[in-house]
Amino acid sequence: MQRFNWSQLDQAGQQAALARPALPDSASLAPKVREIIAAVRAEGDAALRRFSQQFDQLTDNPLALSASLQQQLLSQLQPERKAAIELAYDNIRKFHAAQLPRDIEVETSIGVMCQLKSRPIGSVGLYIPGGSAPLPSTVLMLGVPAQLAGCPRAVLVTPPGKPLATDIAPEIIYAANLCGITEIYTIGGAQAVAALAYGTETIAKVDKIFGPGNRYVTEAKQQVSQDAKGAMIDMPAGPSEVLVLADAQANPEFVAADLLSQAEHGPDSQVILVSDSASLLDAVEQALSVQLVALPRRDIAAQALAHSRAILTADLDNAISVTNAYAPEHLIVQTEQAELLTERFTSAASIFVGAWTPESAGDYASGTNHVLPTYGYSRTVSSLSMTDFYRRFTVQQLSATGMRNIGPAIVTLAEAESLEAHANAVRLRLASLLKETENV
Ligand code: HSO
Ligand code: ZN
Repeated sequence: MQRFNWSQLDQAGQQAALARPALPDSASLAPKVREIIAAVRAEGDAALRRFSQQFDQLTDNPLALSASLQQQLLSQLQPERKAAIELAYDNIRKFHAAQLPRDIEVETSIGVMCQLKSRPIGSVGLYIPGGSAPLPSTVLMLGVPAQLAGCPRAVLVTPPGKPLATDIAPEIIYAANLCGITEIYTIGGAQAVAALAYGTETIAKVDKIFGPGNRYVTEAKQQVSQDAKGAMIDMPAGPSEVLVLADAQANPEFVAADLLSQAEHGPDSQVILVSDSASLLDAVEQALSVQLVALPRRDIAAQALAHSRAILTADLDNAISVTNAYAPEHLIVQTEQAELLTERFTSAASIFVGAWTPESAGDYASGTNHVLPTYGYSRTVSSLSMTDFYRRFTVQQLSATGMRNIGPAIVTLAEAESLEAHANAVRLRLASLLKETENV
């Protein structure tokens, strides 16, 4: 880890210490992704099969994972994994069920009724990364809210297995089925996003695409979300990150383990340790080197650690300011009475409080969602929640009394904006009401 002493840095130095890695050059990536999307739009399934051949050397990708194959794969699933997925499912369900939106109705003036309603999005596409680590936990994070919201159609895409396209981890299928998802396609990358956004012969188009992915997936999601004929997306994304704030009483082994759990995600993961104690920083460095060598994914974790930072601050207040300036996706607080600090964090997407709360708890099984804004977006973007699976719309109705009550103000405002047609739409009605009363 690179070590910094915060109070000895000038402003530029402080900014550099908290800088995120530059995102991969979107200028060179964008045209490649645009080409893939155009091919899928023009040729549908044929393009998907061609990309499977080209990128994954698969000659026979059936695209759809049949019900019988799903059953066959499920028979390989170990019982303890099944039980763990069920425990996680139950907790995620409990936490998300408590977030169900309620419709509201307000009579703003007498005779003026305004309603806000939430209804599930019609069809959602869930992207589950494959590659070096298939993530059944992400299936639950996306599938549970889609199921609770009652989205009429939820489909899952995940990169094909090897050597067979249909070699999909049974954990992914089990988690999907628990969430009521049986429509599963073995495609990944930008081509999967294109198929979800525009549809092919086999895959019907969806309205909104959720889930994390590599830079091709992220770029494709950006592109399809900018096209009205494409699909909406959940949130912008960058590499995953954690900031651990620890004081002198923190357990350095716990802290090191938490840093490594983020580092093993990928070479571009961001790992930051902030502390007011130099001896804690030393002890964590020590623990890191011991724990790292024992990890199967030590090469990946070591690459992430190479650009990670340890920041020494003058005191705890200073450490909190540094944390707020960075706006981490995950914030782990390992200090005395950590719960007292929670309200002082202004920009973290998900906060893990105290010695017994590793990020892994939220990654898998506590119940909170692990799809979170990264790259500083947590200043304004929220963690994935039930609201992302609904569209909200308003309904209003004025009675004659309501028109009498607010009509004159509407006319005045329309005149102030010189919008005569707007004013007329109300004047005509007010005049007709006046006639009615005169006739009585
Ligand atoms: N830490 C990841 C989620 C994850 N971790 C899935 C393990 N599996 C992003 O929040
Ligand atoms: Zn994780």
